[in-house]
Amino acid sequence: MPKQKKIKDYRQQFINQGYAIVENVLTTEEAEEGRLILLDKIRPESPESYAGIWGTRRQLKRPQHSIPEIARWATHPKLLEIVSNLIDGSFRLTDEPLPIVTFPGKVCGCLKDGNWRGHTDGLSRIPFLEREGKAVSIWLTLADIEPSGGATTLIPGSHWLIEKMAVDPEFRAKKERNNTYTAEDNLDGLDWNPKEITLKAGGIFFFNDQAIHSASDNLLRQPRLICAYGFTKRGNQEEELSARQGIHKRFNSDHLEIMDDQMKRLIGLV
Ligand SMILES: O=C(O)CCC(=O)C(=O)O
Repeated sequence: MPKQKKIKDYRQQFINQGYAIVENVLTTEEAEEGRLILLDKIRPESPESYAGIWGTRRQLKRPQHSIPEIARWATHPKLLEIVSNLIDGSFRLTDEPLPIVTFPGKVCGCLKDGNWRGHTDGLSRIPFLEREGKAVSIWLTLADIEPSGGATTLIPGSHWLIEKMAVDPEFRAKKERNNTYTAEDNLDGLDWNPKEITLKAGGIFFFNDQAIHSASDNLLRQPRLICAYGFTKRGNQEEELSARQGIHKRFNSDHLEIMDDQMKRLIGLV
């Protein structure tokens, strides 16, 4: 099967199921290099990392704590090839990539214990098929993600049901107050069948934030190591100018100084 067609298949899977996995984007050596950098930069108690309600899952949320050596994989040829097949037209990297480590311990339940709970990232008012092809968040894994190892967990196809239900003002208002979903909710029409997104180091996955998803507890000894890269379709001249003006809020100023030309082009700086 030609390579181009395979990437289109991943996109179709993303549309149907709400997520897709592409293996072997980074080499094993590149992923190992990233693994060591991430473990060095995020420690269980790193004051600059953020956990919020997410137990042992910590992320470097602020641009000033970005990791340029890991951010640079936004320009990795294989990653860019995938993004170019997921976004229609030219695109840019929106923010400093987000490094995340899930250390062993509790996050938001796990499939094994049957207590996993999911959420959606808000409730969109724009139909999925109108938004699809305009933006994507690519999650790159720097170490194997094994079952019960803190994987992103998602109910395949649930974005379609949520989109239908969100038309009901009562449902929308309820979920805008509390967007948690559990097996006990017995949501009409929902097959509660969450799936862990497991994959090998160097692979990527992307998912629809309107599908019921969440992180999960890490019952293993090795941390889950991820970096998330957000891309969006470029807008018109005015929109791009406005995005460029905000670049210093979204990217680390030291990083902007040392970026190579390819990265500067990718973020819309030049
Ligand atoms: O870390 C993860 O696997 C998922 C995080 C999540 O649920 C989110 O970003 O909304």
